[in-house]
Amino acid sequence: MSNILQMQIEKYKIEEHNQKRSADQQRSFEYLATSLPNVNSILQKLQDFQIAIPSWALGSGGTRFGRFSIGGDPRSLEEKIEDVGLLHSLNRSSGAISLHIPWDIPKNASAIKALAAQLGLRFDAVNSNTFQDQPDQQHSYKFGSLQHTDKSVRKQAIDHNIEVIKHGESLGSEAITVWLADGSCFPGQLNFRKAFQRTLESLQEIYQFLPENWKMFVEYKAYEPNFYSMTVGDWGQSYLYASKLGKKAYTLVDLGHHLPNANIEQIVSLLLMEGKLGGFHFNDSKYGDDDLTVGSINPYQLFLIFYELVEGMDERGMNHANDLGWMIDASHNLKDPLEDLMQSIEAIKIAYAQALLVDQEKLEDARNKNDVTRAQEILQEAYRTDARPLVAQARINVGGVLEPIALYRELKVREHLIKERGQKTVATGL
Ligand code: RM4
Ligand code: MN
Ligand code: MN
Repeated sequence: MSNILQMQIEKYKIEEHNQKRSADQQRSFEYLATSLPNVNSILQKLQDFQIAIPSWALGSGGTRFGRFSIGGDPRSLEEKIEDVGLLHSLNRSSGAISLHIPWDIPKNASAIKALAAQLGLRFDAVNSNTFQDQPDQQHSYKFGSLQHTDKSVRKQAIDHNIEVIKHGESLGSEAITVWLADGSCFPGQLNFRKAFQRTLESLQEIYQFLPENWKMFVEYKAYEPNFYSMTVGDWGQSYLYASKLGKKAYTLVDLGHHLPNANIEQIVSLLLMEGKLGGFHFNDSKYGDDDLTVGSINPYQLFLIFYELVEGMDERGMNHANDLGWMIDASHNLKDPLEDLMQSIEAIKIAYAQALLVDQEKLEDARNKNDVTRAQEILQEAYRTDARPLVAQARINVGGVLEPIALYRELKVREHLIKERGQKTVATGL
């Protein structure tokens, strides 16, 4: 067993850390709890809510201009899983991992599954990759994959997706996320309708292969790498594919994949209404698909999205923790990726907690009376509540750490990882 695994088990370090801070925590938690009639049910929901970590975001991220290694990047899928296990042992909220194939092909599925289980992790959606050419690949995806004019290219991309499903099955995943870079860069390049039809037919072939209990997430993106049209460019197009495919197909919303100022919360609300929202990729952005830390740019938007999620899921009697796929899709090139992920998880939990604080009945009443001021007040009262003691309480209730980043630094985890793995390692991924 590697040192890093041993470190995760050292419960006394967590207890020692929490002990030192427990008086402060208790005071702020109790202050908040006295005004909340349903505090136990909120805590339970927060405890149950797990967010999957993307296997492609555990190393130092790069941009197309360069990469600045932080050192200690995971060199294998096993090491990535150890990193997620470490995160989970600190925050008790990242009990899942989402794999990108072929960046992270499980060579020995049962050993990988056992390692994950040992760390309390399950496998969320597996992701296919037909946006890059692999060295051993026969046909190029330069002009698209599932949309390609050449049937043999489409077949290669379909076969890849089927491979991905098989890998996912061997690990206990129950969903595949298909994100396509397909589209066009110049007017005239593509017959939009034919590109849509070809893509739909290709997706139908993959869909036929889905195991009974699986879902297919169709992820949209407004632009990049294609800059004139994307064949799955927005939620309308994704919804069209998902509806035509059948009941196991859903739309996946990635927060960074919209045109500027899009009302994402409204999109979420309507997709939920139609039973077609499948999953989420969390990140934050200022301009485009910036993949920044969740909550770092626009935490109010994140809260408004969570409010729609909570209200819409309650309306349909859905289970918050299990009925949608919750995943992070962020990576950047400045911070320690593990610290960054801890910040993202915390931001997600805070927004979720605040959304749970909204008095839905009062809000509905204000809406019915067209009391706009009161409606806004009700939402903002929840948003302006410091929900951190609630999130922290939920975390320590299940054995997590009061201040995960502080303990991570105290234990010198990054230094330890550099010693074990080396300074110049590169993780597969973005
Ligand atoms: C895309 C999209 C996909 C992710 C790739 C790496 O922009 O967000 O979800 O798999 O990047
Ligand atoms: Mn994404
Ligand atoms: Mn993206």
